[in-house]
Amino acid sequence: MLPQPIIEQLFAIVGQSSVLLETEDLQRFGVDHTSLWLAAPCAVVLPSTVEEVQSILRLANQSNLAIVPSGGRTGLSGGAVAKDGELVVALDRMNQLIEFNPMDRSVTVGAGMITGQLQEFAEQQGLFYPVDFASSGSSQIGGNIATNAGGIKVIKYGMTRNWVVGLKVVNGAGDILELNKGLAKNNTGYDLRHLFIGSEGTLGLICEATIQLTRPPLESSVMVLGVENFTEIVEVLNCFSRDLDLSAFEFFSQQALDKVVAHRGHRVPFQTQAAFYALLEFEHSSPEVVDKAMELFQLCVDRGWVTDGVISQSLTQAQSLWKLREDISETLWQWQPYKNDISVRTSRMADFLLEVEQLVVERYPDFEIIWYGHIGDGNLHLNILKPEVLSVDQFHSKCVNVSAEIGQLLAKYDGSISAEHGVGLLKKDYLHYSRSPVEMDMMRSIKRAFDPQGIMNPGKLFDC
Ligand code: 2HG
Ligand code: ZN
Repeated sequence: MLPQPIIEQLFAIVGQSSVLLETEDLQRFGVDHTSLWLAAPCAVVLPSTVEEVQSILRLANQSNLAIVPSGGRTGLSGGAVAKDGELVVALDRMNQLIEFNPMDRSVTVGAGMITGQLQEFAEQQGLFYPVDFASSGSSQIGGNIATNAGGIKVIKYGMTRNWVVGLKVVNGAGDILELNKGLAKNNTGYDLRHLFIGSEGTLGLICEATIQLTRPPLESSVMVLGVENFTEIVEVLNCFSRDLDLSAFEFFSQQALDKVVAHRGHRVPFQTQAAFYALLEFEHSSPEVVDKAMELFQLCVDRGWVTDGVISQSLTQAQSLWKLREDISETLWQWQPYKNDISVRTSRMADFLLEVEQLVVERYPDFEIIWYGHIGDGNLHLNILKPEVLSVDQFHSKCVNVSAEIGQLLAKYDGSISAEHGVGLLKKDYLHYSRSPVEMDMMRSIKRAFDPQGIMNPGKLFDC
């Protein structure tokens, strides 16, 4: 419970109606998409300006109050969970379009702007914001930046980091910093902007962002191909990416497809069943590109890598094929899955995939594992479904071992325990598989430099 004098000071900063104390609000704002921890914030505050954020953080420093930054709360690692009496600072009201610069093709927005709104704005200007994922209708730009969100077009456009040309932040000490100011080139020492990108709210609060927009994509085709094993998916990726400029290369298993088809009523891509499916997309950059794709498809069939396939004949068909992949994550929620979001370099993907599969089959034969992910980025989503007979706690204590074993394997392959979802609370115990002790110490020093009293999102990413 927040002491009354602090509540009064918060009222003075943002106004009484912007401080939420009702249980229902605390429950709503205190969790993210993981639903693994119980929400227990002391209050939720909704600032409207950067100066209000600054006053809140100064008050937090004086009162030794922990802060949890809150965006769309669509995260999958517990980064926005407030379970220990923290003050949630939600950016929902800082969602304005601040400035559009057509010549620079950049737009400055409040961190609370919904990703989909930024995408729509870009489209209205004849431009394109390419970072896209299933939760773009509710995730916020600030949260995307704090987690360096990836998505389904990373193979062509990169992660959120690639599109942030400026940030206005308040660091944990309560200073306002304007980082990079929209510049394309700026070689003036350490680029602090990039420290905030992916920092998971541990250094300060992202208040505004200047985002680079680009030209819209050309018309595209989508192919779904049936493949019998992991290694062949990588062969198919190699084959297509050598000759085509791919804008996506995703994969999912037959089990994933079965569940999406059963629960969303989608149609299967073709009648032949396969162990795995690759979904790839390419733009019509030349009149010959579709013929080239068909030629590559035939080559993959001849080599025995691909058993069947379909290519979209219309935008509607392309969208329906994408749904088979994009709806997997939401479909699986009913099984309370334990999620792993891991990566290795694409050149090591084939060997890695085989070893993970072997490990899982040998060590966890009773678990149902659903594979899918952004294979073109070396990023696998491995979801383990909770068997009905196990309680959530029993299930999780078993899964913790899976993560440790996969962590060891990742260390061997120089891979990452989190390709795109971030570390948060869920993966912090495994961070040492991807980061050396020296790196971890340096990260702690960086945190202290921005947040000397350790008020920003404590306990996330690592323990200080
Ligand atoms: C996706 O690629 C998302 O669909 C979610 O990153 C993955 O739910 C997951 O594990
Ligand atoms: Zn993903």
